[in-house]
Amino acid sequence: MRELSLVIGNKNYSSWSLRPWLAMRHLGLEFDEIIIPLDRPETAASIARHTPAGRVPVLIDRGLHVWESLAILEHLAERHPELWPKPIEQRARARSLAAEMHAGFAALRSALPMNLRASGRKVAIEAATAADIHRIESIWSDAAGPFLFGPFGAVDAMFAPVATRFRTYGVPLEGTARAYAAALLDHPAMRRWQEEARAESWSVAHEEVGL
Ligand SMILES: N[C@@H](CCC(=O)N[C@@H](CS)C(=O)NCC(=O)O)C(=O)O
Repeated sequence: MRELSLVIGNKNYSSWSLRPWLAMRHLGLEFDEIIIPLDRPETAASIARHTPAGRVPVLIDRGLHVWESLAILEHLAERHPELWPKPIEQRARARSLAAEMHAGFAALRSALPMNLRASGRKVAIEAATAADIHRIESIWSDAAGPFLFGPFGAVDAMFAPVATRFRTYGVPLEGTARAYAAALLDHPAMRRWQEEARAESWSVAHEEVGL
């Protein structure tokens, strides 16, 4: 067993799991993956073996259990500070944006669940979802390129699942926001996660939305 393990859900659907996994692969860390298929009778008991919070992802770092995707990213940044931009103003803004993603965009997350195997899905976009999309477009339009603050970092890991949702449900982007989404989807670690998601056989009916 390696010093680091990451407990995650199905790669096709578990957007919160993707975030720290992406940062860890980007950093080139060696770690064991413990995959817990979601939405099964045994899921809650399997997750409870790793965290009392009942949710994945969970990082196990030399016996220390860290849960909540943003807390895991912060924990990784203790040893890999390059996950945040160096200038204090940029670091503050990156942290604000990462926290905004972690706490917000509930309408978007509910209406457009991550589903990597699906494409060309049509869903009705209601006002609250449209407002979330508009806010994300505005954040992404300020990307320094290729990522929000230049090199890939924790804030980009937080937004990566949204780029897949926009692709799955055909949300159009333009200019810098479009280039940023393309850079996220093309990150080598992101391509690897997507390939592994496509190879999974588990399906979760309530995550399959749209026609
Ligand atoms: N705020 C948490 C959210 C984690 C979360 O909702 N994880 C989902 C999977 S993506 C989960 O564990 N669901 C448990 C279940 O479906 O039983 C985080 O940032 O890590």
